[in-house]
Amino acid sequence: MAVKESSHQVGEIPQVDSKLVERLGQRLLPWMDWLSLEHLNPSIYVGLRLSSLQAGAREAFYLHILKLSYQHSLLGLTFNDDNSDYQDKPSMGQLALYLLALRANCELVEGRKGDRLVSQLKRFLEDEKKAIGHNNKGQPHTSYYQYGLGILALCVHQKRLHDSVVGKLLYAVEHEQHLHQGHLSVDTVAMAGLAFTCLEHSNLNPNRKHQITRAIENIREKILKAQTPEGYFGNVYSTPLALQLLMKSSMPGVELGTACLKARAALLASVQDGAFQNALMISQLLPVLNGKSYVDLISPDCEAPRVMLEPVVETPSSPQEVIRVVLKVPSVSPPYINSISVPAGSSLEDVLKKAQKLRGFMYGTQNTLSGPFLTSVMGKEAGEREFWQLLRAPDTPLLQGIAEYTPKDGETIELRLATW
Ligand code: B12
Repeated sequence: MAVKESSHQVGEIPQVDSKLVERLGQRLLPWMDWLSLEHLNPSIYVGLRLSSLQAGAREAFYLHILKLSYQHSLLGLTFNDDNSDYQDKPSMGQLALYLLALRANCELVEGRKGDRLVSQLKRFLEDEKKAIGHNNKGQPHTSYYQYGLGILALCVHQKRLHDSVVGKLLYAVEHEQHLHQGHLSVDTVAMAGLAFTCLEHSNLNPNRKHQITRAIENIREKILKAQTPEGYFGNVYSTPLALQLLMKSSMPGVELGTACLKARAALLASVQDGAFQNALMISQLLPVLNGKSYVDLISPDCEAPRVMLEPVVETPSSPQEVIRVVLKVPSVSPPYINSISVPAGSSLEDVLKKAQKLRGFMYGTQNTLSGPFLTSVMGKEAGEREFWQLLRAPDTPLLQGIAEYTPKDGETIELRLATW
């Protein structure tokens, strides 16, 4: 059954300001340019195809390059010897997003090449299942978020997974302490919920049918409970995925409808305030603003009319005042603390660069689909299950990464080695 035909779409988001949506879409365009191709991001393609917008030939070209890059690196061929980005094998989650991108173009993985991609993703999931272990005491090497993404991707291609693979995610949702490391639970349970919703609609694991239905119910309750006074589910950036899930709920209720409306209003206000700068975040949001979710990839509508995006020319900003930001790293010895001057509007990354230039500070990053991820500070790499957490003093974790967060004058930013 096509999910989008369901008559009970309680949280469906009606009528959104089309100019606002267009401005969001325009932020994706630079990522599809030649110069950005080393940062290929299948999520951007998926988000665009499920939105009310299109990028015409750029979009087709982007998919073409995605295919070249992913198939070559996954099927063991080298695409371009000079470019190390293409030689890194995609992770489980990246492969899953690539499969979602193919489906967003109404393609089904098939043939010899397709079968190999599917087997690869199945192998990834089997390995993760082993890492979690018979007693469910272990952790996946990646995360339950990527585990859910993997199941979802195979499901929209109607590829069956062993009950025991699905069982691990069911167990994790039922015993939520496994998913409750830190602040990430809403994104993770929402992704699990999208995977289960797909499985429920496609009936790919009939033996687990009742457990799957119960898990969806359970996840919905968890997400509703996580609604903040402002209306977000979790935080502003987990709200798009949460809404993708709740919107497609087949169990409408007044409570759910009201909660979704409140979340939608909060989300739209934050979009207006410019909270959505990150391309990955925009790619998770655009489907919601078009009343779509990843589950719609079961039977995507590739003929739906979409508005053509026109690139905008950014006007360079005028010289600004200088602000001071205190940068603090207590978890190294000797601890680092320094006041750094940067132009107002600089990102945290600009602050780190400046601190490094002034000497006495060092950092390293790794490029990811969300942008540059801080991997080491003062030569200290985050170890297994550790990460360099970004905080505003005294103790508020930032909701954005180093490339997007813009510190205010007089603010103290702490980099803290934390576990997750
Ligand atoms: C799992 C996860 C983490 C794990 C990643 C470790 C791991 N091995 O999986 C941990 C706990 C370390 C983490 C840390 C952070 N995270 Co996080 N994370 C996620 C989550 C749930 C899934 C990411 C994923 O697997 N994607 C799928 C794979 C296929 O894509 P990928 O690019 O290969 O994945 C890598 C990156 O996403 C990277 N990563 C994870 N979080 C972040 C955040 C930023 C800003 C960057 C650049 C990279 C990054 O780790 C992934 C694994 O290698 C997302 C949820 C979401 N909606 O996307 C949030 C999410 C991306 N994280 C977020 C944030 C804010 C952070 C932190 C900045 C929090 C903080 N105050 O320190 C830090 C990053 C700090 C740094 N060092 O740069 C926000 C980003 C919002 C935004 N505006 O862009 C999200 C959306 C969660 C949320 N709702 O707030 N995160």
